[in-house]
Amino acid sequence: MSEYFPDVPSIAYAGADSRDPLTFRHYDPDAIIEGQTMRSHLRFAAAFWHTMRNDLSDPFGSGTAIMPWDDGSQSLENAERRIEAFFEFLDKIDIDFYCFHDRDVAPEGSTVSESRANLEHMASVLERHQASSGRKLLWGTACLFSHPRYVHGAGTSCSVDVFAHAAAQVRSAIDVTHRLGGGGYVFWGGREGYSSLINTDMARERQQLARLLEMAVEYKHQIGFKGTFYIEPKPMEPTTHQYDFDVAACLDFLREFGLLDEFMLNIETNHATLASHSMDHELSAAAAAGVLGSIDANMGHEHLGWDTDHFPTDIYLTARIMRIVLAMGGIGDGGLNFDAKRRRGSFEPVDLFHAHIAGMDAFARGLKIAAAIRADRRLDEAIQARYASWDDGLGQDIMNGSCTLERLEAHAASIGEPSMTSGREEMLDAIFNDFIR
Ligand code: XLS
Ligand code: NI
Ligand code: NI
Repeated sequence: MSEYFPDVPSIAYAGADSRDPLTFRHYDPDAIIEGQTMRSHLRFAAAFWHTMRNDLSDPFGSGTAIMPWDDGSQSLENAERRIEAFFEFLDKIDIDFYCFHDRDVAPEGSTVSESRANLEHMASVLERHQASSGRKLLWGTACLFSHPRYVHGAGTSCSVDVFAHAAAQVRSAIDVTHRLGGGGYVFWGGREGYSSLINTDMARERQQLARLLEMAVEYKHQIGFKGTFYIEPKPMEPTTHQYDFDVAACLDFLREFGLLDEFMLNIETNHATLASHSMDHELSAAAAAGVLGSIDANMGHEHLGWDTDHFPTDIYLTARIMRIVLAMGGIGDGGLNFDAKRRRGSFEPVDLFHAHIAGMDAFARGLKIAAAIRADRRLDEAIQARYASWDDGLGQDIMNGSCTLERLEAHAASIGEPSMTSGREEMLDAIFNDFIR
């Protein structure tokens, strides 16, 4: 295998004092936290689209990324070279998993069957690389948003013929995900929403989307694909509204159409913030409903309104995420997929390494901090104590259904004004801060 990153060594853990930027200072894959290795807690994945296909262009300027392995053509040879470069990257950065869209890895053909053949060809290349490297597919997905035919949506398109094209793409993408032993398959509906209600039948569009998902579920069972189906909520952009707006909207959609048993959610930080939620809010909402399946690890910028997909370098953020993940008992078959891109000015190939190291180290620190907060117990105990009145007697009777409004009225009358205690928010924030080190 030729060397695509000849100046980059394999990235190793060198300890917090290391001054070599091409080392991990906190991600020590074999270190044990709460009885498990960091590697297995974090289950990092690299996104093929950002790593190999993002040229770092923006709405005002062309791409800047230097990609010596990419001749810019749509040929299968070029596509194979990208995969070679990608697996060299995964090996050197020591990331176990990856994610892809069908069109990232294989060029679209001029017919449906040519597109399928291209994808299957590239799947055999991926299969070979997976086998020789031990790297695995976390999830696959179909790109139902780039081609002009999806201008009015894919599953939600006003055209049944476009819907058929989307269905064809979903079928092939599930097939190759299955073949590659993918842990899951993601539905992210980049254009499954509307630009304006003036020309939109929302009821139809939501029903159509549900039909696409139902057919995908049927197909999954038919071919025996055992991976998890995920929906990735996102509120808007490039549409003005997406039907999978946030966790709550996705739960409502899945419940309405009887699909709740078949889907988990893949939650992305920048999508949470675009929905005016914190990532903790989205994760907590999903965890409470038992559907927190996987995470797209990135973050937005506080001054920018778009899905800017910054690498997640904020330790407060990663600590909060990992605290929720640990409380849930781990991320299971999901993972932390770096759905993140370098800034336009970070255009050298080595920046791919710096960016992922920054994200991996931030999550390693988040994991350590979260475990320390949990071991300390003060924050968890504060929450327990706050709700203690619900733990027995009257609280339990209310919750198990054996209480009535009459009894509560009698209780309220007998106790008079309840005695209230402070929520101690700032005190608890300060305790959290004690662990950010
Ligand atoms: C875009 C989404 C996308 C999905 C996969 O905003 O985050 O990258 O993760 O289609
Ligand atoms: Ni994403
Ligand atoms: Ni995104």
